[in-house]
Amino acid sequence: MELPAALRGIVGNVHVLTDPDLTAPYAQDWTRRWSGAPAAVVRPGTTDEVAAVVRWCAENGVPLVPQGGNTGLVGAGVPRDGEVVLSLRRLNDVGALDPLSRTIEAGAGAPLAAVQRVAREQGLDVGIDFAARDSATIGGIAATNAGGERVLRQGVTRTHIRGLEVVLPDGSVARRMAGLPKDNSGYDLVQLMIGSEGTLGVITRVLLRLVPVARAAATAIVAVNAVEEALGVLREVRVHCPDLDAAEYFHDDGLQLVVRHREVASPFGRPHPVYLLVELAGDTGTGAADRLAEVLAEAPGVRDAVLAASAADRRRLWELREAHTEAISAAGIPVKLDVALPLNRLPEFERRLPGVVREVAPQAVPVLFGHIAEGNVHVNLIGAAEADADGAVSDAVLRLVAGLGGSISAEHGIGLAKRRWLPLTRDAADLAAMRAIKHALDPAGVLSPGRLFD
Ligand code: 2HG
Ligand code: ZN
Repeated sequence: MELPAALRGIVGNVHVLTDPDLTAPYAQDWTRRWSGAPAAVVRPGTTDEVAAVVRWCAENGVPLVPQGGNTGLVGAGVPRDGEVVLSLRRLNDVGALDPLSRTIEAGAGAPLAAVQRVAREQGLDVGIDFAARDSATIGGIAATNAGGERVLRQGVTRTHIRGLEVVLPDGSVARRMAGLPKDNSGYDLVQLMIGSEGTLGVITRVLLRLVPVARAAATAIVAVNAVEEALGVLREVRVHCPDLDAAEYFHDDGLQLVVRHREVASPFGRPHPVYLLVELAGDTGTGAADRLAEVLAEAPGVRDAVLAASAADRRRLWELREAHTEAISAAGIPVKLDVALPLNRLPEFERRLPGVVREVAPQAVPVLFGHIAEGNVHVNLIGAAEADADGAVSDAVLRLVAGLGGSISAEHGIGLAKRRWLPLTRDAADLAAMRAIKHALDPAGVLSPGRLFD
């Protein structure tokens, strides 16, 4: 049977899109860096429909790529020419919260913010948070093992997932949704699927472990000379404030882009080279802001600091960090390299990066920001797309990262963007084991082909 007709037979006419005007939002990522012409976009409404679509594609050798909120940044969730996009967005139900086990079930297509809302109504929270919360879906977050802004206290996504329902590449369905905190019965299929970037299975439901809601108690942005001083201040805050909940950083060039793009004011009277955002959270009483102010007053290297005096203030400070992605995108299509460095090598990385980039892309403007406590730097290179057409810019930066003992992908994944460089940080035996797993589950290579591996 012809592809669209077969898919229509499974999910109904209206849920198979082939008109390019309608498939466009699924065919390109929002940075405009990744795109392809899909054979069709199919929008199943149940796990059984997902399974039937996957089975049909497997039997007919049609490649398909699962997609959630399409907020990914490495080309893992956008189609290459001729692939079927399997959109999970209609699987967006948020189940009842179980206060005894502190868990909640959600369909893969539920946006993070929707789950956060339900949890917060009951004094609990999802231990994951980041700027794309309104669009990013729980299934995509699981498939990416997303990080975000709360990792320093709560850990990455894999710490928060108790169970998954997954459609395997042959269309069979594996359910591990019992949610038992202790369950050592064989290989951990759930953890294997988390971070597999849609290459091993299609996640359809997620059982999340929740954490007590930690209300922001004090938020500050500290101005310093360089990332080295930011790390010094962070060290002091970590030592004296056990309720530290987030630590982010950015440079003045990024701040200026945000100020112009969002038409907001910088909280500082004059520019400073680097800014560190820290937030304390939890039931720490009213003294938290005073304690943070005291620590910052004593910390070496502080040029200036602003503390949020109200909830609106706090949102304004966070906006300066969270709007970086959008402000950079408005300035052009950036080359994005999400990397992680050991903290003691981060200053050296920042010192060497501009020269390394200049050598291969003299026009490029690097904008660096990220989650400083994990050494997670979002290297955004504006005006470098042309020079990176053959990967020269990525190559130079990722080799620098690997040479300093870092990771070529901290939280965004490998996708299409970085597969060439996986051998920089994974040895031959490790790569062979990963390929063997992929082959065992997807021998025909129909699921997300070309992602992760060449
Ligand atoms: C963030 O931390 C996201 O804001 C996006 O991971 C980073 O745009 C980026 O490079
Ligand atoms: Zn990030």
